[in-house]
Amino acid sequence: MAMMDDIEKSDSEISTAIKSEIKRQKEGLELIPSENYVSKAVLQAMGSILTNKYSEGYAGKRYYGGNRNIDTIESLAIARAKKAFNVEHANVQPYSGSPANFAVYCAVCKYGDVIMGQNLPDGGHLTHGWKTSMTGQLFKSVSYHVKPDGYLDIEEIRKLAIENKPKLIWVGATAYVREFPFEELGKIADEVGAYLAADIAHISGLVIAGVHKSPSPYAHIITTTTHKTLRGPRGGMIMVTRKGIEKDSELPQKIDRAIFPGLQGGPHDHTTAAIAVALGESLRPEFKVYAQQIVKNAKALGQSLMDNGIKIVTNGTDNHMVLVDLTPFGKGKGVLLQDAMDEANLTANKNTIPNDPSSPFYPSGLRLGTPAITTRGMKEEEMKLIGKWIAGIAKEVCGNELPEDKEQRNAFLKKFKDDIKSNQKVLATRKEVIELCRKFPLYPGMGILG
Ligand code: DSN
Repeated sequence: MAMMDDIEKSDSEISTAIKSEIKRQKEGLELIPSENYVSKAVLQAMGSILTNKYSEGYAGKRYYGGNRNIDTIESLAIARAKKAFNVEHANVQPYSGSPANFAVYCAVCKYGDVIMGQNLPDGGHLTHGWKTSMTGQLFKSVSYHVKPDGYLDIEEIRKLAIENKPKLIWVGATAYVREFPFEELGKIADEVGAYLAADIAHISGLVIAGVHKSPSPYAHIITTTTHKTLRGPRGGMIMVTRKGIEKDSELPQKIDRAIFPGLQGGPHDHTTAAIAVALGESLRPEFKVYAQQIVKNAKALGQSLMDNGIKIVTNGTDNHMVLVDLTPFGKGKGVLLQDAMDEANLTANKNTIPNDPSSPFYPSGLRLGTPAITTRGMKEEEMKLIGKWIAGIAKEVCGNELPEDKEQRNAFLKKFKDDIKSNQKVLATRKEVIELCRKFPLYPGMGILG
């Protein structure tokens, strides 16, 4: 697929940057749990002429002419989403996860209503009511937490819900390694008359494949991004369950109106087509095998880290993610490990851990995930190696103390980043990482991408 030919001729600056990103993706291990490599078919749908069209409205009810093909595409995406998640209604137009979540507030809440979500430093998402998000400013947000052992504190959630009578409760997170207790949260929401919205952005591929419990019987609303374990383009979806319609028969219309005309204009039709393609892929038997392997790999990666002396939150995982606890090295060490791993072509992100003694910008943990490396074909044997490499780098760099003073810390981190470029352990690891990547090529047979 000669997808770079014209960019090369017409825009050398962008073409050079894309080629450099292709090299980075090919020669590095993508360990950020929210990232993945889409199929060639998804890439082709994203790069199609569907980007030329405007389609405000919904299938059969558009504001502009010429939408007969877009109607077919959007209707297919909706039908596949309903089948994949076993839901009554799906809206596939949200531009991504944050607008999808905001639309849920617009559909079921009024300004100032009480809402509940998982505390951000405990793994929750910004849009579940964190103070720096508009969702924490326009609504009265009550956060719930995880216990010291890293599992959600169901008793606290029930107590807070009874005390505060929220209109909406979120379940779902960006850094939580255990199965979400959808059933228990569903009961709590029912007890206090709240809507339960399950944000399954991280685990939607696992839910479709049946390797994580589905929220469909317990939640009223389900939101997801489409580019994480689902392995589609960057986008979002909102779904209404049978339980949601039983609570409020107008919920599907409220959700649709919140997206358009409430929050968005024309949908991104090329993205809708790519979502339809990804959903089609997710309904095939091989996707189930893929999702099962994601979880096997995450368990193997966590075990390898522990075998090599590294602590992980809850001592394991039920999903695609491992949360490394670096507090045995001191506080705020996530940034050191992230930067050193970056130099070794191991891409991950620093992250808070439950009861983090440091701050979200200098957290004491690191988040790892297996969706992308599993797409590349890696299995438990490779996870063993990767865990050993990460542990080796952690031991090499996490002994450094981060200065408390802001200016001293900035100067220290600048020097650390320079020094790490010539660190022998990091350089030796990078060589091994590149060799491993060559054995698991990305997009073989795609010309410049192969
Ligand atoms: N940025 C996403 C993640 O990495 O989990 C959440 O929005």
